[in-house]
Amino acid sequence: KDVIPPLEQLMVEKEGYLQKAKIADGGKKLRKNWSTSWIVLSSQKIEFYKESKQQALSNVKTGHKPESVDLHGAHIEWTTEKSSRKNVFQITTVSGNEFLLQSDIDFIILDWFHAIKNAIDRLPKD
Ligand code: I3P
Repeated sequence: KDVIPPLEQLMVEKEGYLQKAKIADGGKKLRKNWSTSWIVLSSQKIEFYKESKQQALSNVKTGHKPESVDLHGAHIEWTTEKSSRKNVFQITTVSGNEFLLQSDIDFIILDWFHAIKNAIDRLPKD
């Protein structure tokens, strides 16, 4: 049987498009490859969809899953060293996955940074 999670875990806090590059998986460095991603933040996780929101919604039927990032114990920090682009921050998960997120538009990336930081700070660290 499916377990029904509490509502607060399902509630979307923020969603939108950002530039995303995954640069490590389980501590192993990956070749950087920027792409546009539809990003959905809820209280405990971020989901990255490769496709548009419309496409993501229609893929629900086909069982196509987004990449899901557990925010418990995650770190978020601005970085000027990991990219030549402006407005880049990095999320590092407990499992050693590293993601860069970027937008050319200052207020958009600032809003995202604070929303994700707040979500992380509200969670227990382990
Ligand atoms: C990378 C690509 C990335 C760039 C990265 C390059 O080349 O141009 O956009 O990162 O720079 O290596 P390739 O497509 O051949 O893998 P930024 O746009 O974030 O600077 P880097 O190696 O200095 O990280």
